[in-house]
Amino acid sequence: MRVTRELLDIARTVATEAGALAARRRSEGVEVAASKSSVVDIVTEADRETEALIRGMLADLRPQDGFFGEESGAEAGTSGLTWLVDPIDGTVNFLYGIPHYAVSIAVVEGDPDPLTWRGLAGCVTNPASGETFTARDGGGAWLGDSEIHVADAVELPQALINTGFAYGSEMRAEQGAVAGTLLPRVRDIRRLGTASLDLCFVAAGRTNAYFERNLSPWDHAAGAIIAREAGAAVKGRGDAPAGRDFMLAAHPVVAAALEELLEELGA
Ligand code: LIP
Repeated sequence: MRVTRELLDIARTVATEAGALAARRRSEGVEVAASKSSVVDIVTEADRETEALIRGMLADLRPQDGFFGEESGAEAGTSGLTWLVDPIDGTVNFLYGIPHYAVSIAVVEGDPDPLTWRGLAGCVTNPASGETFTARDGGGAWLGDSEIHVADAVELPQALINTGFAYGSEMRAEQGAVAGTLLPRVRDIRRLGTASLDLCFVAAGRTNAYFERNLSPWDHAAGAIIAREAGAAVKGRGDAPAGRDFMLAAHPVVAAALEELLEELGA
């Protein structure tokens, strides 16, 4: 569809410019500007500046669309489309200079609720690695100019699993306990710190599955479209869509086996 091609071009253009700004700020040195839900849930001035750049560009290019960003909140539009923005996903990696963070921009149809929206186009770009993942509805998933697909199905003992942990200490303890009981049942676990890239790594076949609880809509909106278009099942528990309660992305066969195991482990 021409519309989603145009929307993806906008997402890619804006994310690329925002990524260049984030990389410049990283090279100049980064400091914590404030903490949010906990002392380890931090925001930097670069997060705020990058989101302001993205919000301004989208307002110029798509004035009738809604916006929902991690740092500056939501504003409804009149078009039925909303842009979901995480200006710097993997903020702690960014703060420490770990080259694994991303600008994540998605556009969805319907309310900005992951339980009901339809993802139309998404772009996740890591300025440090130069990798840009993209997808549009029905257009496949891409890393640069190369189409990507989820890895072939494997048995769980041969599965490499991505996961992540919330910022609240009580939920982190629960999540850590699940990870500890999961570890001997799979090939290995990777905690890379950037949900949008975790989803893109499943899409590219770099890991076999990703799961996490308590993600915000902007964390997964773009990566979920990319993983879906790469052939992954992207889901919540049972028949529920992916959302804050639970997010799982994997080859459909792996997803079914992992969901059953995670339910057994109390994830
Ligand atoms: C982060 C996610 C990560 C998750 C962290 C946090 P942020 O997003 O990308 O996967 O485990 O708790 O939500 O805060 O860096 O934008």
